[in-house]
Amino acid sequence: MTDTVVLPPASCLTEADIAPGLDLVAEIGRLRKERNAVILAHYYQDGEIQDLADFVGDSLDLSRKAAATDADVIVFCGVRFMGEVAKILSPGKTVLIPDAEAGCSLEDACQPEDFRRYRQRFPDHVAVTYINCSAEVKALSDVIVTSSNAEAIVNQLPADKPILFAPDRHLGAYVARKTGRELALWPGSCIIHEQFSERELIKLKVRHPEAKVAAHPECPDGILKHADHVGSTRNILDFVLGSAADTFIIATEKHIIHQMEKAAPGKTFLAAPGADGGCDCASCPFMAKNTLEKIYLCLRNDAPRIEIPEDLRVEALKPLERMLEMSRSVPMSGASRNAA
Ligand code: CIZ
Repeated sequence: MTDTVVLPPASCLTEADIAPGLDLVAEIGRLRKERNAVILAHYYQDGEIQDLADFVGDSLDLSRKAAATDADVIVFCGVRFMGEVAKILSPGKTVLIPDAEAGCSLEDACQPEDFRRYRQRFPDHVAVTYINCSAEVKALSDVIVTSSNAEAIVNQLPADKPILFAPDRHLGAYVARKTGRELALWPGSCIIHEQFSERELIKLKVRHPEAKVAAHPECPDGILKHADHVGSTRNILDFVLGSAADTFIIATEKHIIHQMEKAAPGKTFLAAPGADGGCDCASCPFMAKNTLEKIYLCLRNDAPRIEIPEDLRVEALKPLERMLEMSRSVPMSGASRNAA
């Protein structure tokens, strides 16, 4: 597998070099200006990171931002594949990520060599691949999708074309149900959405009978069948903001609740529970690797930095451009722009 991250050299600053009491938010603001940088943050990032970002959104909206920005430097606060997408779309920009170890269980579950062999088993299938995968798997795919546009893109594929969908089998099964298409499903899943417990969810619903359940399609069907609404992060956000209900159970990574609480401070948002009712199951350990200290350091050190071999980038760009083209009908969300 290609390593697409350039790590900071040994001579670079580390957390131990950060002066105690340094105002990190102010310093990040100063460096952002000095370097003409834009900070993009996924909805699954910690609230303090969402609050200092220039834009907060899902991977579709942030990909669009990365493709359109006139900044010289993109700091991508999310997980590694999101930084790769920014670099694939904006090769002339410096793309920094706060932590090189911020991976994704879906990416891990779909190694390029295995995916290449899988494709050989289905030579006549269109490979529709979720954006949560490596640059190499993208390069082996026909079209990339996110949870915001997967249904719209599959609906545009010719009815007689068989489809394989990787790497999230739950999202694939959901799209198959919504579109009526038969999809060959790669057997991957997200460790966060997979951990929600149907039994504990039912117990929570009994304690909050008035609550509406909003779930992400990466959840297993046992969770989705209890949902009042199923959608991508931004779609769930739109749902709760547009709903007359006051209490919601949110079955996706819990940091999206930060945007909900900001936009609807009078409403109550409960994170869906895992099997052990008390565990912090709705928090992604990969997303949690990013911190203010690491954002500051990546701007100071110019690393970790995404670098992608040009031949790989060009191949991975094709299905991403196809996605952007085929999702023109999916409107740009209100990806939050924080005040500068
Ligand atoms: O597409 C994304 O950004 C992810 C990972 C989830 C969502 O629904 O937005």
